[in-house]
Amino acid sequence: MGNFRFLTSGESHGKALTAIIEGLPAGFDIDENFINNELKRRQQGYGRGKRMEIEHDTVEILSGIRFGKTLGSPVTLMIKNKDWENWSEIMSVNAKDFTEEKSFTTPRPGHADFAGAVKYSHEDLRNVLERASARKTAIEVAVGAVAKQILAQFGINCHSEILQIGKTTNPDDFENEINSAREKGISLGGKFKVIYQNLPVGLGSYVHYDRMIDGKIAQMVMSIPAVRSVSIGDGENCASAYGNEFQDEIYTENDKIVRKTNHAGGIEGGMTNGEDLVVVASMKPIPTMKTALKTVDLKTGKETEAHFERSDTCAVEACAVIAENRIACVLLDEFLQKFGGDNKKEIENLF
Ligand code: EPS
Repeated sequence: MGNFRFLTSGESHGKALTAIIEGLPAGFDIDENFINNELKRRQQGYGRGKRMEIEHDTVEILSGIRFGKTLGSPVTLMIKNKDWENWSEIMSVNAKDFTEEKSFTTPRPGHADFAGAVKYSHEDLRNVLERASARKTAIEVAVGAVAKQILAQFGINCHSEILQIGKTTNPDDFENEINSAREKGISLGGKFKVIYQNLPVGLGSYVHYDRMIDGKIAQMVMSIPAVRSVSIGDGENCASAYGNEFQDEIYTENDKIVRKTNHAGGIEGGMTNGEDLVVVASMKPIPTMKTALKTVDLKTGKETEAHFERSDTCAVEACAVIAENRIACVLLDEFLQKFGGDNKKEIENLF
């Protein structure tokens, strides 16, 4: 990322999740309640597990905002993990608290456990699980909720829709589908769509592969845990369409350029084209399941069953909220590259 950057830290059952955001211009209104509402949206959705009954994610703003406005200095955000109290020994920072019996060594197929343990040479797979966990998406949503608020001050807004849960595309069947998976002790994936409206023409660029906004959005959405495919507009169906079916022809209406279709999902040549940005993504079923999967115990080398850890049955609704907020980060970064200034007034003059 360029002008707008952030780093997060924190383990799933550690004390807290934190983020430092750099590159926010001064003078933008930031409402803590908006961030908290986005955090709440991420926690909701049918199919979440018991952890969500423990956590009531709320943000603490530690720097960079005064009297509801950005100062231009780094913004630090923190979400405390309420569940940490129950994990303070297992997650202790002190060497004296280590006991081998608390380790787990049976990697869950589909999770980061195996590759992470080999890569970082961890014997206790919890050392991988804790950061690989989708718990960290809470703080990412908080960051995105800051970006979203700045975009909204230029009329740019967004929403998302669930398109599929497991094998059903009928919203009336979503809950039944999740109930039946839960009863079987297995998990479910799904598909969702994020739509951003009122984007200016020309965010991103065609001049280099690494400036194309579709590539940047794909990276941001693809790297949400469990997301396995990302497409823009009707990208999933583009292979079988004829050229004259897929392209969005250009017309004029009251001296304005208009399109009658939006198969391109608002991006042509790696740039926003003024139409709605449409991003579709599919999430695989969560790898943590009560119904055990086969694995190998890395300590004994023997075949056994995978570790089970309290988990969600289906987190597709949460994933859509995460994607909305992650995309906001890409859009704000591009927005600031195009209309950048050190403060809101300068940016308004350029917009
Ligand atoms: C969580 C997402 C999931 C939950 C986690 C909280 O992460 P993971 O990728 O590890 O499955 O399981 O909760 C727990 C680890 C727990 O103790 O229940 C989230 O979105 O906050």
